[in-house]
Amino acid sequence: ARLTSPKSYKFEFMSYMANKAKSVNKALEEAVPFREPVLKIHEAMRYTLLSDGKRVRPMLCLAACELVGGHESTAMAAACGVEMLHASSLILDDLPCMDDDSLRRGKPTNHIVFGEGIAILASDALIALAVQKAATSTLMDVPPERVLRAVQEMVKAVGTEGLVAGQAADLAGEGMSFDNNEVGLEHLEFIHIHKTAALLEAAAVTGAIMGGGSDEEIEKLRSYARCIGLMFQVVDDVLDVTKSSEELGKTAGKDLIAGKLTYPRLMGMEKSREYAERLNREAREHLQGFDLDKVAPLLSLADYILNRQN
Ligand code: GRG
Repeated sequence: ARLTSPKSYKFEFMSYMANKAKSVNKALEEAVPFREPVLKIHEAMRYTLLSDGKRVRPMLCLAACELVGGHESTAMAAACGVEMLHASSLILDDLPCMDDDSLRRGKPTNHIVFGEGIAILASDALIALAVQKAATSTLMDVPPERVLRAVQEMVKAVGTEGLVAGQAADLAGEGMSFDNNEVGLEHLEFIHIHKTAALLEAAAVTGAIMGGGSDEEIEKLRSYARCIGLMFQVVDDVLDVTKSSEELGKTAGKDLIAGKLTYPRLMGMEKSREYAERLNREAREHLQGFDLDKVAPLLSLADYILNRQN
């Protein structure tokens, strides 16, 4: 099959990503109020939302919309909404009661700069703003039924069928041992499907809904996004081992040293790499049937996630 061969398309992915990130950043910049007098809560929301992320989720949302025949502007509000949900989750994830991180995207984390109270409020406000923003898609002439369906997908990806479920499972697994099979592969996959894949799924699915995709197209994109979401984490775990063996004792290997459950720990490095490659092949298979030219950004995104070095 044509789409399963990595060399079957030629596409300038990095410039595609840069262009999409540029238009997303402009839309995000306009989405959060920032007027005199400057409110600390707005400053805190902007601090994380506008910091230097790769914008993978909004790009996925826009690419899915364009793949099913929609225009970039049709899904821009949803794409911004999904990035707001992502930013919200990053703020919470970094709190002392969660992962307790002081650096994110090369900068001090939100609670370090603004304090825990404002960080939590900024995270909450970003969820509310995400829904509000996505709802404005009707102004771009997207039919209200599509907007409603997309918003349902977005919020589902946050709650107990998405990010919250993943984080709760992660917290529940803390302190458990994987040496005596208290937690294993099933637990790890549950965490990643919910913590990472759910929002990537929502990004792809909302883009396809806004763009007017058929149910079949929407479900193919959901399955594709789930594969790349899991693959992201497998690759992340592999890179963590590579980095920590290069600079043992520095922060890169923190999770490994702390004994965190990872794919290399459960299945070894070689099998983890093979698993990531299998997920990439599966992701491509879900894109069968789409127009080869239009599907290039999503094929490249999967390759980019598989081959990234940091
Ligand atoms: C109520 C929103 C909400 C969340 C509650 C805290 C929490 C539950 C979930 C944490 C989810 C989380 C932070 C998962 C990790 C996701 C991940 C892969 C982050 C890194 O994504 P990249 O590489 O980051 O796309 P950039 O910085 O490029 O955006």
